[in-house]
This record gives sequence, structure tokens and C-alpha cells, in this order.
Amino acid sequence: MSRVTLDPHGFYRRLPLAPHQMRDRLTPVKDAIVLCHVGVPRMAREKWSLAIDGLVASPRILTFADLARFRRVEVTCVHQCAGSPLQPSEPSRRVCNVTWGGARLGDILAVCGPHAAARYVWSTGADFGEFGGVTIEAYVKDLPIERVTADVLIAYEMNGAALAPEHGFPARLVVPGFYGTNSVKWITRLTLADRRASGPFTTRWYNDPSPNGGASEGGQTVPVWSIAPQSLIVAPAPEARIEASETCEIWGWAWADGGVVAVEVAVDGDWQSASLEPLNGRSWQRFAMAWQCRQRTTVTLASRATSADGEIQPVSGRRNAIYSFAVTAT
Ligand SMILES: Nc1nc2c(c(=O)[nH]1)N[C@H]1C(S)=C(S)[C@@H](COP(=O)(O)O)O[C@H]1N2
Ligand SMILES: [Mo]
Repeated sequence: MSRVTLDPHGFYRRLPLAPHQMRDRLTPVKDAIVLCHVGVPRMAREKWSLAIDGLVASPRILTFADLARFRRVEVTCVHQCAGSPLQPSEPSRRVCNVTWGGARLGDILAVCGPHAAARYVWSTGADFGEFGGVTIEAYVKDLPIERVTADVLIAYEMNGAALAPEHGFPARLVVPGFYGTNSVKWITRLTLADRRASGPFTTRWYNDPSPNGGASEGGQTVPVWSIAPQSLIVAPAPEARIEASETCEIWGWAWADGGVVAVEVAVDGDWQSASLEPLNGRSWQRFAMAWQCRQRTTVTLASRATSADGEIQPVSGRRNAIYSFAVTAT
């Protein structure tokens, strides 16, 4: 396939909402996160195609009309940027919760006959250029093939409308529960393979030092796949005026791949259980705690989530580190 036009060209992102602006359960498209490492490809639906090759019995090339003939499904999920791959331990609060519509990747692969030896799905986008001083032939990511049967999509809609160019028009991969970096936009190729992909976005970047010895010490690394437990207080806002004598609700959102089972809220370091709504699919979960300050003073608020597998948000140094801020009661 010939190369497409990029507009804009080069790194492009939307400034994410601040936590206190994340009031909607379903984030409007205009407020959704946007992250494009090398630019925004512009492609017509009629010119787009998706090649499926590698360890399959029958390789295929799907047109958009072919894609649209697969059963259409919807998945509402948290969509979070892992943050800059050049600063992998910076906390990332670039997050939203949106509904994707498209075809199940499992249904598409079923007609291609995956080989038993296939362990990973490599996905390639139409974008190319330069990032972090490296020439990028194409944006390529990978995911373990077991994940496909869950709810991985080739999506062509966001919140019920056709994808905007910056979100991957006409079609993109969506891996619910994985960080956004894995959900390849403007997807043009899927390759089934017996090993991980070897491009810069799967080797040089987006691999964390493993807990048992970091990469710098010659240890193992873990791919930036599953979303770690995280939570954000939406209200009160950092600049909000709080009445010392009135009860207010501290509330926010919590999420993790596989869901969150507990959220605690701290006022000046005193952690207490918040109420947490049950997990609904892959959406973020609302938590809340009633609180009365009782004194005219400035206090620090923080929240921390625990995932279903018992992982808890760390204090600092990780992309899911605890978010805290000061509020003043008058
Ligand atoms: N082809 C391609 N896909 C991509 C990217 C990219 O630069 N090129 N950026 C990734 C990153 S880092 C994120 S966080 C998400 C953001 O998706 P969005 O811009 O639609 O919110 O897309 C991912 N998919
Ligand atoms: Mo990202």
C-alpha cells in the first residue's frame, strides 16, 4: 500500500482533561484523549484495507465493506494513555471512558484459520515518520493471542459516530483493559506470529523494568499491556471552596484491567474505605465518601484503588501513582 498523507505531521496530542473536569461517565469525543506519535494519517474509507497474514491458513485482505459485514458489537471501556514512552514512570492521568463500535477481532481471525503456533498478534498502523530521534517505518504493536477472544475489536466508531481522523479513521484496533498505546490506529495489517514484534514501540519503548530486577540491571522487562489499578478524585476540585461546617461528597473514578475491588480515600493521610459501585464490563467505577472538614484549614485529599488481583496504587514513581492535592475549607 502506498504511503498516506499525514496532517498534521509529527507528534500530536490533545491536552487531557484535568481530573476535576472528568465529570461524565462517558467522555464526549471532543474531550477524549488523543495521542499520535508521528502525525495523523488521512485516508478515505474506500482506499483503506486490512491485510491479515503470518501464521494463518488463509491470509486475507479486508475492505471496509468486508469489515462492516461482521457482526457489530459495542464495548465501553477506560481508554488511558500510558504516558510518554520517553518518561515511563511519570504518573499518567490521560484517561477517558468511551464506547467503541466495531467487529470482534476473534470473529475476523476465525475466518483466517490461525495456526496453533501463533502466540502474538502484531498490528501495524499507516503512520510513519520520526519519534524520539528514531525513524519509524510504521507504528507496530503486539498483543498475546489469548487476549483476542475477550473483547478485542477492530473499531470504526467512537460513542456511536464514525472515528475522527485523529482517533484512527477509518478503523483501528481496540484492546479493552490494555493501555491505549496497544490500540493501533489507522490499522492496515495484522500479522500472527510466534514471537513478539521487533519494532521500537515493542522493544525500545513501552517495556517496564520487571519487579524482579530492572532492564538497566540486565533483568527482565514487562510489556506495557494491562492497565494497573488507578483512581482519581473528581470532586471536590483542587480550587473548590469547601464549607467547614457542611458535609460534602468526595467522589471520583477508579479502574484497572479486570476491575477494581476497593478504593480508599485519605484526608491528611488517614485512609478510609470509600463506597465503590460494582464493575460493569470494562467501564470505570465510581467511588464516593461523605466528608465534613469541621475546621477552617487546608487538608490533602488522596485516593487509592486495589485491583481484583490485589495490586494497590503506589505512592510515586509509577504511571498509576496516587493522585493527591490540597483543598481549603472556610
Ligand atoms: N498507529 C498509531 N496508533 C496509535 C498511536 C500512534 O501514534 N499511532 N498512539 C497510541 C497511543 S500512545 C495512545 S494513548 C492511543 C490514543 O488513542 P486516541 O488518540 O484515539 O485516544 O493510540 C495508540 N495508537
Ligand atoms: Mo499513549
